[in-house]
Amino acid sequence: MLSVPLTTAAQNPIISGQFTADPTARVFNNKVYLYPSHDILPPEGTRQDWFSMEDYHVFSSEDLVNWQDHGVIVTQNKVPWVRPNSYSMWAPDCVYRNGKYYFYFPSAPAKGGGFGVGVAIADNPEGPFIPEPEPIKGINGIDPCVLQASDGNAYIFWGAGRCAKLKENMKELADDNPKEIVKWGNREMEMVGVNCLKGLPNRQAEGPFAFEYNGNYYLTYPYVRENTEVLAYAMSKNPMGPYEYKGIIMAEHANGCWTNHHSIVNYKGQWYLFYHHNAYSPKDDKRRSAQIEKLYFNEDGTIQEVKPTLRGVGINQANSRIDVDRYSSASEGVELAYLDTANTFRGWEVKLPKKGSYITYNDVDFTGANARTYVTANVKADKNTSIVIRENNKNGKVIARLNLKVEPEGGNNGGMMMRRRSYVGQWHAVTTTISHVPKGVTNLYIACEGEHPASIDWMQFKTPPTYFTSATAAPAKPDAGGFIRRWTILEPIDKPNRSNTVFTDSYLREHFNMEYFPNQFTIVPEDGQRVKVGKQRLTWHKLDSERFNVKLFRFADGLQKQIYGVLFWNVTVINCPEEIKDVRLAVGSNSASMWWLNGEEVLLLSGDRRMVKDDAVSPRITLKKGINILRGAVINGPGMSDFCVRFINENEKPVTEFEIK
Ligand code: FUB
Repeated sequence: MLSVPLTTAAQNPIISGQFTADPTARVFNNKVYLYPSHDILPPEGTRQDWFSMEDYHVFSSEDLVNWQDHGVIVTQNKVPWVRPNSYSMWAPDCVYRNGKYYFYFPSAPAKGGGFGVGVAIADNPEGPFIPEPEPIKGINGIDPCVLQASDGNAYIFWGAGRCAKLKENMKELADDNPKEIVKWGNREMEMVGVNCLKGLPNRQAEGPFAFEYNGNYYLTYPYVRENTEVLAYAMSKNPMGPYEYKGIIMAEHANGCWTNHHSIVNYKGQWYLFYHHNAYSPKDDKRRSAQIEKLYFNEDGTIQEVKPTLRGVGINQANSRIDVDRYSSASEGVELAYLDTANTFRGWEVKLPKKGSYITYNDVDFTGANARTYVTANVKADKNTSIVIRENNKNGKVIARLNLKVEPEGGNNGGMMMRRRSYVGQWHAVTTTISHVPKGVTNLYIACEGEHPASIDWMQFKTPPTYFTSATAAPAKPDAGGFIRRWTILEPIDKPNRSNTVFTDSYLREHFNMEYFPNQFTIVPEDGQRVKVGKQRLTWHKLDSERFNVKLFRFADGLQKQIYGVLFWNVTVINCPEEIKDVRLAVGSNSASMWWLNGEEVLLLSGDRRMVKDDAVSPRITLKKGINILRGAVINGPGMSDFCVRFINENEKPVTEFEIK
């Protein structure tokens, strides 16, 4: 059995990349398992305008946001009684009883017409499921659902609300003697069990889903009220009825999608309606996708009508990609469009057509966000404009403002890789640090603030991992490996280089020795001290690195500074209680670097280098008693700059008998 991990967001539809119809959700082992049927595009030579379903996958989720696909559990040509290549694996169900999982599914039998219902049995909810050789005797129809009632019995419902008791083995009906003859078109069929929808609105009813709650039995089912299906329900005090019709759970799909099919489940105290719609297949309502909404009961046990939403249920983590086009609400005129009509699984974009247009997006969890959190949004515009993200509503605190600056394609926007290009009408990422950090779960209000329309695909609030902390007043020690982690680092100097092949000794000597700022080789900078380098105003940051290698790339990225084509100056102050002779400076750097101890050049790492511990080692040097100033410059073109530095002794053991101020 293949397990294909799949991460989707909380929104509707809940599964992307494949169609998932007739979603039956069940809670097993504190997780929700979803057993949908699996619409596919009809293979050549089969009816093109009809359902085409050859197998079943099972999915599971602990948060209704991230769904794992456990792969195919039952497939048509491996079920002995199913007519090969009949593509009729319609709506299934799965229940747990007596230590086993029973998966019920309808299909076209090899012998006889119509539909039969089979069982496949497993030890685990995700399978492997072993199909029984024959379908359940006596059942002629589709859409099985098993109700395990508090009277201790299991009842199977199918077709248009037919119901019969199951034997304890869950594979046979307690009584499979026909009870009535039912006409289907001009066919007459012998039917077992009872018709629980007798006398209730039931035109073309199918997909029964029965459950018990608070002493009531609910028989919920799709039927055709006018032209397409609604989800309706009836209640009873007995599993096999008689049932009393109560009303609609969900009205017809607005776009004319003919079917709907559902299940209702309580998970962690909240009721949910799983249903389907053809969101990924707007021109073909035989390819459907599962969606979820919250469902509520009234005090008298009746069910409140549920409206389909784009947003669905679940809480998005702010630091994962949020498809805000699945919004909770929108102002008038907001437009939705597929990103790619040839591959609708790529999702949607939302267009804010004018200044003041907005969408809201509920339930985003900012736990873990901090002042360094930044938002990246995939956006597009035809003219410069801006988007504001606020907390909760239009008067809420501003979380971030996104400026969309676009230029005609082919235009010059500053050269090299310093800036990401953002062309007129093309998707591009805009990143900015957030100005207000929401606490916990909050709703987003996202509005067009500029004079021109803006489109959004997704946004993500990333909090950079902590690579550095501010240096404390107390002196630091080298780490156990002797690595010096306390450095005062200057923000990156703009030093454009398209490749690192230019880093020859002569280039480096020339470029490391030229003056970028006054007192470059003598300064012992304070935290926060500023210097002017050409047109750049740069700040020194006194930091402790969380890792043995000082990640200059992360340092720059965290400050929203340029990360490529850069030169970093680094200074550290070493205080030796005694003179230490015959040590060597051992350095690894990405890319090239040069190092000076007490004003003397001690080491040069030239060429296009990777950061490797002790990549280059200096001749023997002496650390004098008292203060020693170690200075380094690291240069990089397109690479991710970092370095690691330590002193080693004659036996190549780390030197650690000093403090770092
Ligand atoms: O998915 C095929 C059929 O469409 C189901 O069995 C019905 O309930 C309807 O959803």
